[in-house]
Amino acid sequence: ATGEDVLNMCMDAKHHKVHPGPEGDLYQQCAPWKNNACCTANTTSEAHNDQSYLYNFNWNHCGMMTDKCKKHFIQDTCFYECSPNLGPWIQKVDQSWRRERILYVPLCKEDCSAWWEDCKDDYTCKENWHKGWDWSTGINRCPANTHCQKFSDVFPTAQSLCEKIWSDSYKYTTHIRGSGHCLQMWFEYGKNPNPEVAQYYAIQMG
Ligand code: FOL
Repeated sequence: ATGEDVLNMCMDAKHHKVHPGPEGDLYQQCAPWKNNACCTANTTSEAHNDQSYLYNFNWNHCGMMTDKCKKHFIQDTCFYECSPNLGPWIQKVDQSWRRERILYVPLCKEDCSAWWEDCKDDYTCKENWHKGWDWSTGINRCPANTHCQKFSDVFPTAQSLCEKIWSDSYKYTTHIRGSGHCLQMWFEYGKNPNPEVAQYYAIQMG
């Protein structure tokens, strides 16, 4: 990231802005980022839709996802699309749909555990949601060699969910919210704790 401030930057991916900045009205669960965001208002309203144009991704590939589970996927989308604090974990990739990704973002254990708890009785057919879908209809469907199982069978632990679902975007940690040593997917407007955490890791990671 030449000439970029690693502590306030956006990844070069499908929907991200070039530079972070204020946005007038980010939608619902994405609103906490509106003072400084890598996403646009449009991206955040799409993030709340089933089958959004963002990735044409279908959360309901094994029957309808419950609202209590879906809210964590919406929050993950907000965090992924909007956070300007992911710089230390941005890596170049050679993918058709993005030039950069996040790798091993240390997630607070409560955010990961709550995600798993609220999704454990929902269903999916895949552990890695980035790759290997049947896209023949234009939306992701379960590939032929798979079947729908409970999340808790595909992801036996909270750690396996958070780490595996998006190809190691996240690293599960035992650090707790507010510790300054993990990033929070959930926080209140005006209380983004993540800039300081990014700074801590930027120094640690050299
Ligand atoms: N959330 C987080 N935290 N990290 C992420 O990396 C992330 N990525 C997405 C959404 N939320 C995220 C984007 N999701 C495909 C599937 C899912 C997706 C983006 C694209 C997709 O088209 N998969 C194809 C392979 C595409 C390729 O790699 O060329 C497939 O085979 O299913």
